Amino acid sequence: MGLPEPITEQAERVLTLWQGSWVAAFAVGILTWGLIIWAIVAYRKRSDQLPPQVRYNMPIEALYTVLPIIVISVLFYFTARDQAYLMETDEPADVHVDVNGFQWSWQFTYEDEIDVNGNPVSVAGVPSTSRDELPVLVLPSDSVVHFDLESPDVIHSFWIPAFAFKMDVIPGHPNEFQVKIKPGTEGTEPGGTDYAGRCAELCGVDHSRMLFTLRVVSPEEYQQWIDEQKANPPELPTVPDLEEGTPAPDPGLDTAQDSGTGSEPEAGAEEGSEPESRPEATEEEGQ
Ligand SMILES: [Cu+2]
Repeated sequence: MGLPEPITEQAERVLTLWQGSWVAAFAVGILTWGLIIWAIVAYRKRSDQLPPQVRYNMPIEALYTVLPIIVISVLFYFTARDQAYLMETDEPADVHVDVNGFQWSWQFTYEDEIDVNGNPVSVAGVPSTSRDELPVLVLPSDSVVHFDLESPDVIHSFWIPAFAFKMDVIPGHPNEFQVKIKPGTEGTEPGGTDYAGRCAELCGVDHSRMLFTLRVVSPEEYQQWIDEQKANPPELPTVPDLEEGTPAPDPGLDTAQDSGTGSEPEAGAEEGSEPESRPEATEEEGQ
């Protein structure tokens, strides 16, 4: 129901929770609709005489309180159990990726893989809606991947729909999570399978172009790709430095007090993108 095919073991768990919640909701719904219809039919108006007026049926009043508490407790139990599972980072990871979410793209740094210049292998992008320009996060199937999330400017949210999961990327507050990517998710073609990645937190004028691609490849292809990156480090586009703790470049865009700042000429100057007025950038600014 509405979720993409899960490609991680964690996403399987989210899908099960989602489906279980719907089953519970439908069970309660069908019972409630049934009782309503039964009451409408069995106690419909038969004459103008007022029926006996009853109130304060203690057992039923108690049931009204106890049943919802049971329903909420069951939902809470499964939600808390699955949240604890999704937040676990104990399993030793095969790949460590530092995710730097900045206005308005992503940088992925493979901190364990050092290239010929002594720098960790890194991929960075520019804001775009064209697939060719987006940063590509390459990951091996059948492996545990650990993500460390950090932002130099405003809050972003790292979202891969096929993970059925997103997590905020907060300046000054490192977040982490890890997933086990399932075997077979690289598909049958060489070159792997691409999945969409997005920013899920309104973060300024080019938020809607803050996209990336997740490419899941076989572990052998992944090693080949890493070796290539190490041998020929690519030129990276300029990326805000996490260490400097640069303040947000457009304070007007990430606060609710300001309105209509989405088309200021200087707003899109970073990364050389065209300043454009975007409805997404302003609709949540209280207008
Ligand atoms: Cu963002």
